[in-house]
Amino acid sequence: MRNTLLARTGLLVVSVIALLFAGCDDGLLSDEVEQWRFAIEETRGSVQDGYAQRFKELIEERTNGEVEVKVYPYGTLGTSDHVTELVRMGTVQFAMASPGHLGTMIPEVQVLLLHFTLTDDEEVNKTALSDPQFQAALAPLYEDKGFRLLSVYPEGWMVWTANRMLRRPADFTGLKIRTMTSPMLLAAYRAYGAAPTPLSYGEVYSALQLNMIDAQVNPVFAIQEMSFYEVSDYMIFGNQAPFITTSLTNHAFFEEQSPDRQTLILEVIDELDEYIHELQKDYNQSRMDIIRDNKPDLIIVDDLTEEERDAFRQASLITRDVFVRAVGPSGEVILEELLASVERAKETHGWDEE
Ligand code: 6CS
Repeated sequence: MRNTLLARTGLLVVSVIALLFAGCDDGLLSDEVEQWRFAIEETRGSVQDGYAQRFKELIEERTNGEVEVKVYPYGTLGTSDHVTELVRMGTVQFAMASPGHLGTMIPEVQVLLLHFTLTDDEEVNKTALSDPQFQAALAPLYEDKGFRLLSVYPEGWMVWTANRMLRRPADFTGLKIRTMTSPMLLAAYRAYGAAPTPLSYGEVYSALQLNMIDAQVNPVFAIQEMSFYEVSDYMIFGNQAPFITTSLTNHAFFEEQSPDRQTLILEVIDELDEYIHELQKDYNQSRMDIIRDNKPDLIIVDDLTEEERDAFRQASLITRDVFVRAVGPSGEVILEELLASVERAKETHGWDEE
């Protein structure tokens, strides 16, 4: 019932936005200036905003002002699902689409939500996610839905904030933890014994404040800018997975661009890989200082032992089977591709597990 209502409300939001944009636009601002819309799933000052603003800067500079990029932060065009739908319709040309939400549309992308599939090393993970072979395996899945995949990148470790200490899977028993809306996240937390609740990003703060949920999970910069730490007693670093997002464009829009424009878009996206990696590290470090200063009595747990992390690792393994069962053979293929790209990235970095 609630889902039907939400789906109907969602459809209404998307239709109204599409109508509003259709009334005012053929993509041209004036005779010379074309407008590209870039919708992000986060607020101003976030990692995704940093990415989109740099994209805007480079595109506008390199098209000598022939293209203006307008960035739409979270909330201005609805939830992540609304934004994805607007790109599919071609009303918005570019967007971030996180597997945490996109999994309802492209089930295979949920491979990026599984815990302990990547390494403990952020540099190795970045290399694995930008691996051309891995991205080539994802690309046709995006194309089937009317998108062109542009990039896959991590935004920092997912960190638990909760009203209780979480050091062992048993501490999750019955924990009402908010997750993004992709079904595989429910499986990931059920594997620890939790009672996960999917909610949109905008609903998390009040759900914590009203004790409707006990916990949530997000990178540090998001915990700071969305003020989740204000309504949490504990902040626990399990390094079980990074937050990963993907950037995409409308497939037909990309195909209609001239070869020079296509090359420009791909060049800019390529340059952003390194830029965003450094920016997310900076944001996640500096926002942690703000959290510490603003809430001195928050209990920060960043000393989980290898033994404690291993208990989570073991408990999480079942989720790989759940993923393959739910998604089918294409899920198995994409999981193998991800694991292979992790191995290649380890080799590239001379990474030794012993
Ligand atoms: O938790 C969420 O729903 C959101 N978290 C981040 C860090 N980015 C976008 C996503 O929708």
